[in-house]
Amino acid sequence: MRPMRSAVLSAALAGAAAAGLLALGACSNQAPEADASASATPGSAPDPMAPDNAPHVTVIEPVVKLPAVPGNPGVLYFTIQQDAGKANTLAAVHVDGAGRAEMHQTKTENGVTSMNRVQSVEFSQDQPVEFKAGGYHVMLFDLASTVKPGKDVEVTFTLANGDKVSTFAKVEETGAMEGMMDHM
Ligand SMILES: [Cu+2]
Repeated sequence: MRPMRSAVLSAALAGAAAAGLLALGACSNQAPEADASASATPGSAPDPMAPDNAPHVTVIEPVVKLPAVPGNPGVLYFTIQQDAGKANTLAAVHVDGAGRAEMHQTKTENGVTSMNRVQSVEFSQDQPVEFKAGGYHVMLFDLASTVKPGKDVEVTFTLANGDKVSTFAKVEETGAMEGMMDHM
């Protein structure tokens, strides 16, 4: 058994961010122990000045899916697209009420499905990127109990150039069948 397979950065652009690539085969079942930052106060907004300043970038239908089993990670799905201008790179996602949000990519190779963390995802006018089951997704660790079905949570997308897009994602339960497969 060799869980450390090197992931191929799909949208491998000129950037050399591959150094810290992490294989997280088992992260659908267990959130790694949170370390020092566990005592952060949820009430204090990290960045009060986070305007939508990414020109021509649209996030479509963001949805937070709660874990079928409480305590497991949730997942965020959406589509991000560039409506005009040159390609952009999504570098980070923040979800209010999630202790941590990581971009992952699910892949099936030779019948084996695995999931890797990705540092960035490129999207463009020609190529919007869909975060959905079986592909890219944002895994949400340490979800607060305030993140409930029917609520909206604020989601902030940060691009590699520092621009941001903020929007609200609908919170939904995960159906039983979906839950069996988790977010894969
Ligand atoms: Cu994942």
